[in-house]
Amino acid sequence: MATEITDTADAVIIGAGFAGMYALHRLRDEFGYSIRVFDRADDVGGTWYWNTYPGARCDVESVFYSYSFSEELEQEWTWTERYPTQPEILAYANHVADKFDLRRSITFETSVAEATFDESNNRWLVTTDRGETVTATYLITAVGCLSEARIPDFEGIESFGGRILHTGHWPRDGVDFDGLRVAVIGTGSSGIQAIPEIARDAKTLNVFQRTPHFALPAGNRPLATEEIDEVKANYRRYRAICKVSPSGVPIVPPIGSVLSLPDDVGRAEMNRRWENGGTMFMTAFTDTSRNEDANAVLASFVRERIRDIVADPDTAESLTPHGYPIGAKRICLGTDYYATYNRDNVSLVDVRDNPIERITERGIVAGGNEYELDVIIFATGYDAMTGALTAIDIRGVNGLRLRDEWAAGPRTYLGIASAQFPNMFMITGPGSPSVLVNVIVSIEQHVDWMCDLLSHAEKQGISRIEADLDAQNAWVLEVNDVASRTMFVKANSWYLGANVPGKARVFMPYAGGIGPFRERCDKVAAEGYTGFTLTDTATAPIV
Ligand code: NA7
Repeated sequence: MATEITDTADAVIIGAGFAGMYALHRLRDEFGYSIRVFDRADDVGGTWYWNTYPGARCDVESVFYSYSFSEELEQEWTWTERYPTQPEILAYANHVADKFDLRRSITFETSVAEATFDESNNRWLVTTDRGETVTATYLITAVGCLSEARIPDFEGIESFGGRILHTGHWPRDGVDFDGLRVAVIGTGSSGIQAIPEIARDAKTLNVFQRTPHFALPAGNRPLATEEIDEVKANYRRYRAICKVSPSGVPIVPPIGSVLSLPDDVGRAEMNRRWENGGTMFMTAFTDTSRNEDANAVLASFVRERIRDIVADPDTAESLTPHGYPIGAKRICLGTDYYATYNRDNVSLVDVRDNPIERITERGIVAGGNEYELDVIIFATGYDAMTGALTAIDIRGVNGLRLRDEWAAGPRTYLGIASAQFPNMFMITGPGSPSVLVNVIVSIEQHVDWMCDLLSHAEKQGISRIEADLDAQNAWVLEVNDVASRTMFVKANSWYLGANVPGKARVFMPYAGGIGPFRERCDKVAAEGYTGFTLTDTATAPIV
């Protein structure tokens, strides 16, 4: 029986977070395309819709973690804190949706289940879990890099008599921890933000830590009116810096090589940046991201701070990261994180050598002890970068399935396209710099570049845009090569897929920075979209 088509569009966009909203705005309001957007949530915001756990906050400064495409938007929105809270970011997303009237093109509480490329007409056939079937010229995935939450497969989890939560799927009406015995499993960014907040309310808090992460003080604070005014007056200059900088934010320049500077000068600089808070601690010196001896100086400084802050020496030792360079796992920003372990109601359970054995009706068993609990919070992260894409049954030419093609690791060209999946574009896909930089800058770059390509295609009468296998193979090699020259490959992290049992160990993001990535993409465009085969409506390749 032929599939009944319920709608026809120029493009289907999956996801209504920051990437999907911007793609929708540009393609609908500038290009005049008919667009259908689907999102499983009941409103906009993507990651920031779901991550409502206590303490959730962005680790990019608010004034830069915002869209640059509308000067009016920049001027009318006022951030209140140095690092924005989740509610404030979500309010911003809602403001953008209202201002640009985005919701009328978005179908909420609807997941895309399948997307199949039809070679007979070069269109995608997209099916939702609510029975809609839409055909579209383009399929644009804006599914987020950290949106497929992961709960490890602990034995007995279904028998737990209390409540189970994941930081990435927090109840929208909040959770009252008053008088409860709570466990947090996981000490990555989410755990480090949530632990101090939950400790304040819970009767007891047991933190189950497998690997200590380096947590720097966020140095969060309210923004002064003068600071806001200064940024607003100079937004164009700041945005220009963000676009070409490696990390998508203006950096405080390094003062030199830590190995060449006198010890007291290096130490004073680390102290200054530690006190100021934020990730600029990581850019104090020129050599710490490449040279292991230099990196060790930075790491030792943080280890000393942990020992200074945490009163119990055994707990301090357990919290101290060893065995991998600082920055190899994502740097976490916290507020009172280490000091929280000085509270009487907080205990660290080190499960590095004695992993969690099972979950029982009463609680968690680890190291031969049973911890009795009312709530278990999984801050155990995500099937990052690929999980949300491979969860959808995406089929390209000859019915090839994306999840099969990527079984040994994701394969993309510039993180935006994948060979044999024509007319499909990934915003912040694997192979893009997105998760290593200010993601909003990355999103705008991807969407703008894709829009230029679609505009070119329209002018040339091109109906099929496909990444070449050779160009893709070369890009995959380059992504690996760039990563191999950094510290990133020296730790087990979600960047490498190491947090998901059975997932291919491949470094997924492009570690060369957003500035160089932009240059590279612009060169590809200037040379007539090298590495893509563009086919006109009469199916003759143009390039
Ligand atoms: P992360 O950074 O992936 O952290 C997950 C944490 O959960 C991490 O400490 C893991 O330890 C721990 N984990 C995962 N599985 C287990 C098991 N089986 N047992 C014990 N501990 C476990 O996720 P987040 O949500 O904190 O942050 C994700 C990103 O969101 C973050 O980087 C920011 O970009 C925002 P491990 O280190 O793997 O030993």
